[in-house]
Amino acid sequence: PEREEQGDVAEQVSDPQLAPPPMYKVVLYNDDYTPMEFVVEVLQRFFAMDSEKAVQIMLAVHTQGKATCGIFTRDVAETKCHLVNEYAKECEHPLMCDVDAAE
Ligand code: TYC
Repeated sequence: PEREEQGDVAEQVSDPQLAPPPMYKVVLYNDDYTPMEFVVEVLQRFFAMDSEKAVQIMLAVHTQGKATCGIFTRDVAETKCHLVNEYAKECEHPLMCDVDAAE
């Protein structure tokens, strides 16, 4: 019955256990020095993109200044962001990513 369905929706909104978790974007930023191939490798390695998708996102960052690599729960987004920044640093590239609340 309709009344019960409405009740379920109200429960999902009010009970944090049932509500979907807040989501976060991992955003990659452009710079003038990181090689394009390195960015493509990062997108494949940490975001499980195929090479076509990785090239598409890399070019979006390159032409627009930034792009979203993926949307995740907070812990996953922060871990991926941290791993990318560490890997870039280790390889001595200025590549930067950050986490942003998804709208
Ligand atoms: N702008 C860089 C270049 O021309 C390529 C690049 C793309 C760098 C994406 C960072 O997140 C980035 N070599």
